[in-house]
Amino acid sequence: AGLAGCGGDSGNDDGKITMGFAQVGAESGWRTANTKDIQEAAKAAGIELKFSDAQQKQENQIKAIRSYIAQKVDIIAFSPVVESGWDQVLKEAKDAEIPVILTDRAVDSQDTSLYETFIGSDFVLEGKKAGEWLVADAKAAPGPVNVIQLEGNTGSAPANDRKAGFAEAIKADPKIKIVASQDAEFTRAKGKEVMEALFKAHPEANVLYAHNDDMGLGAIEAIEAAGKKPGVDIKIITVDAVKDGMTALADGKINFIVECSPLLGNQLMDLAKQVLDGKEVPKRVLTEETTFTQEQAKAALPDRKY
Ligand code: GYE
Repeated sequence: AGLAGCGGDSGNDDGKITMGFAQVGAESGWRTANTKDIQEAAKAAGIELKFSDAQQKQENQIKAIRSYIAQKVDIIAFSPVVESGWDQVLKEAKDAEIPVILTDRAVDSQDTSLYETFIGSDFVLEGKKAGEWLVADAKAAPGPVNVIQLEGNTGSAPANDRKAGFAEAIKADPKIKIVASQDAEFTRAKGKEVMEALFKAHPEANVLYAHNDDMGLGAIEAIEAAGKKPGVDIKIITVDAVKDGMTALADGKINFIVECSPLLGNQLMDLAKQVLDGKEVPKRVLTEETTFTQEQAKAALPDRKY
C-alpha cells in the first residue's frame, strides 16, 4: 500500500497493491466458489486482499467500503448485494481517489464515472436461456405449463434480470404461466421453506424455475416431502451449475441448468493492475458461459472444479 509521507498517490509505491473486497455473503455454493477464487487469484497476483462478508446486508457492505476508504486501500472491489443506493458511498471513494471495480452484480447509478468497470455475467441472457429451454420442452406438453419461480434477493441484479429474461422468453408460448413467484434469498433453507408453501398453494405447478442451484436444491427436498418426483412430476430449471446442482442434474432431479461462472478472480486482479497503471479498461467485461442438460452434466461433472 501507499507509504505514508512518500508523497505518492498511486498507492502502490511500495510495489504491493492492497485491494479491499466487500463480498455479498456466503449464501450459496456459487458465492463460496467466488470467494475462494478471488482469494486465490489475489495471492497469485501478489495483491494484498482485505476481505469482508456483508451477510447479504447492504448496510454492512457500505460500512466495509467506508472502512477500506479510511484504510486508504489502493483499490476497492465489491459485488453489490442490491442494485440501488450506492451513489453516496461510491462518491466518497471517488473523492478519496480510490478506484472501484464492480464484480458480479451491477449498480443502477446513473453516474458511471463512479466505478471503473463492471465484470460479471449477463443475467438477462441467463434468464432467457432458462425460458427458451422451457419453451422448447413445453412443445410436447399436452396441457398448461404452470411455473413456480423462486427469486433471488429482492432488488439484486441477478433476481431482477433472471426474472425479466425468463418472462421475455416464455412469452413465445401462451401455455406457459407463472402461477407463483417469491423471494427465497438465494439459500437452500429458504428455497425449501418457500417451495413448501408455494407448492401447497399451487398443487397445479409442474415446473420450478429457481434463480440459483441452492434454492432449487432446497425446493427438491420440499417436492420430495410432498411425495412428488423432482425432474419428472415437476421439471426443474436452475442457474449457476455448481457441483451440487450439477450432481442433481446428472441424477435426473434437475432438468436444465444455465451456467453462471463464479471464477472472476484472475480477471479482477488483471483489471485492478491495469486501472492502477492508468490504463484504459473496458467499462463492461462479460463472463463466458454455457448451459447444461442432464447428459452434458454427466460428462462435465468429473472435471467440475466447484
Ligand atoms: O447466482 C447466486 C448467488 O450474484 C451471480 O448470487 C450471483 C448470484 C448467484 O447467491 O447463487
